[in-house]
Amino acid sequence: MTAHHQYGRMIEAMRKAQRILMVSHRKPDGDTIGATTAVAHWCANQGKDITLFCADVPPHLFHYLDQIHRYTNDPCVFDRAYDLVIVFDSGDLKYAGVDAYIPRIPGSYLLANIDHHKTNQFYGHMNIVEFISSTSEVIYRMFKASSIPMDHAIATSLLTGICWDTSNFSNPLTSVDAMEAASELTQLGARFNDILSNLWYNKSTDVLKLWGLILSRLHYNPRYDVASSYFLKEELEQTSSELTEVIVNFLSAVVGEADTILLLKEMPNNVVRGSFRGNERDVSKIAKFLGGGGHKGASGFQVDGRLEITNDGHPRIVQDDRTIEPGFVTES
Ligand SMILES: [Mn+2]
Repeated sequence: MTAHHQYGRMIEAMRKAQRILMVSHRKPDGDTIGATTAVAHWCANQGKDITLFCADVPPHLFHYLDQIHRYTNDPCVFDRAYDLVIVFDSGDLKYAGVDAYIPRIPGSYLLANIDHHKTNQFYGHMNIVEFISSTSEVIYRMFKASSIPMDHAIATSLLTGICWDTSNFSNPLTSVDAMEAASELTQLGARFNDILSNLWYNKSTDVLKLWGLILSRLHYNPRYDVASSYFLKEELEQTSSELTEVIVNFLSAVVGEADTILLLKEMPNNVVRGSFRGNERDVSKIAKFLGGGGHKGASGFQVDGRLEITNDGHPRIVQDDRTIEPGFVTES
């Protein structure tokens, strides 16, 4: 059964359910939050008893979204019974950050998986997985196909997700369909100016200085067609994961000579995280090679090690028995 045929079943399941648990993935981004809050808004208006869970507290920048105040990160919510559990924007339950919690839910319930990742494991009783711009676009299609009216709050949530995952209609996930959805959501009253000012502008001077630091460290390696930059451990306290995502998206959009962007982050406890953005190259393969995952155009990984900066200024990952160069990408 294609995802399209599942729309009706999903809407029916939401109409029938009284108690609904909605899960946004850990380290939440604009898409998982946009999709979740859109569905939460509709369900709340239907008089449902809804609970929104995210293992990490959603960043303040999403404060303009309706329903955002409902999120809890208290795992106790998994000790309650539900008729329906919906996981948004997650290829599997581990990525969602709830693999250990889901088995705690008492009684029987329907598990729904709504996502757009190619790596999706189809872990739900119901799986609506479409390889399009964003999970928010999946929700948009489902609501539209089922004639669910989308008010300005739902439209703002869904447009937030589409803007986030397409980096404001600039990365390879951008499609005619995504732009048409965005156009219709704008006509429905989506507050595009709020999205622009909260997600892309409105930076504090401290944050902008960090951007300056990252820009000053940009290193282009023509051999591998990779531009890289990095955060060191001691600078991390000033940053947040959503900030580094915004920076890597920005670099991907503006750096002219490189196909691939790599932003490395030295974490505490001998861990290095990396975020890739690619244009032609399939960066999900490189991330997979390093134990991570993601999309063709955007991926990430985490490995043991620390960062070492070479004399010519480029970062590499030093592990006990090997060194990983940003150029390793062509070897995968
Ligand atoms: Mn997404």
